[in-house]
Amino acid sequence: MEKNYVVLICLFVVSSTAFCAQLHHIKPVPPSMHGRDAEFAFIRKWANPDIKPSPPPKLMGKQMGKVITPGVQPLGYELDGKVKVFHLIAQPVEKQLADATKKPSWDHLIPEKNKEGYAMGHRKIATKIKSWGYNGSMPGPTIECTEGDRIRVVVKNELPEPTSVHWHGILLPNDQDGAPPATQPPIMPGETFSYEFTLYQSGTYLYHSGFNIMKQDLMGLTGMLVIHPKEPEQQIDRDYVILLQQWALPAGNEYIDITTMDFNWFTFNGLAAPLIPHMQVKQGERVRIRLGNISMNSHPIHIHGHIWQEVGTEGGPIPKTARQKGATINVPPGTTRDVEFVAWNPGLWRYHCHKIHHVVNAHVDVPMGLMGHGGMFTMLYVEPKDPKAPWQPPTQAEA
Ligand SMILES: [Cu+2]
Repeated sequence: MEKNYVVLICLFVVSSTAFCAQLHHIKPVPPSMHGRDAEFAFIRKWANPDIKPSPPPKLMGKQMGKVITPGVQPLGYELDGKVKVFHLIAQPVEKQLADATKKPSWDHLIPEKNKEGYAMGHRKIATKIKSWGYNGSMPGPTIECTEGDRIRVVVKNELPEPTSVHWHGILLPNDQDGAPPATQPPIMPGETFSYEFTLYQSGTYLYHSGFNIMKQDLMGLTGMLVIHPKEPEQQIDRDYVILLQQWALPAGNEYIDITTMDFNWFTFNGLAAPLIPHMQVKQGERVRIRLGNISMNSHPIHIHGHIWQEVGTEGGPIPKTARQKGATINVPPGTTRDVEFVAWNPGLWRYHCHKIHHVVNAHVDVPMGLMGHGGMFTMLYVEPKDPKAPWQPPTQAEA
């Protein structure tokens, strides 16, 4: 009887070690670790020392489309026949969320006399975090295609744990949805998996991790996917992309706390003000801003000096007759919102989340004192056609 137990225990140890090695795929766990701790130790790691992160793929940063994602690089593609091939490498990324030692990009647009007594800049904090991203970028690069395209996205996993990529809002075959184990096995560390599908829709979409989501999405494994319509309804002069994320960072700690709802950092495209580059357009240009929200809260994004129209969601374009006007657009979790307007009003206009706690950087300035803007805050600069012209209200076509 006792002998049977010993055999059973041996079998269990052998099979669980094999399971562990399969998950781990790289190296057996140290003999000093036991049980659940040993099995899942790798999951707690930020980086696996056995995987040397690859440099970004050669088409990282190549602009082959027309959208601008302030602070984030585009991703180029190569053609394999008619298939557009993109490369994403999931890997650890050290990311500078904020740097109040730097002046904001719009600083030179503010008259010197206005700066007296203004508290932009906070304490001289510089916050670098240990995040996860794609191709050395957090968030991942913006992928841009056109309705009707067939795309292949080759995903390599250089994280210390399995992963997958989910194509959020895309109409595709089940086995391309990136939702293991229902649709595929997870992509193990060191392994590569190719997604391939045809785009039957247009609009603004997200991609994000589909494995260990609560951790991996909050670690930064996400990006935007823009699909232009075959026949655009209207010429857009400036087409911007902004991804909304939030972070829980214990003071002085570079590791993200994924277990709490107490978010204290809020970012546009992986940057907190005053590091978020401003948007610059010419008076009279037609502007589109595409917002995507991968965070757990909604973000009501507000613009000054203009009224926009909500023209699209993660369901694609909104029919003209159903579009709503506003100066604030709420972007709930897991959605995208496209807004369009004519930049008729010259000047430097605030553009920010209207949850006031989302325009601070961890409340690092004096409580109840002066707080410079941080978090989800940047500017829209509308370059005047004629700086000397008197201010005019909008024409009917512009408003
Ligand atoms: Cu917000």
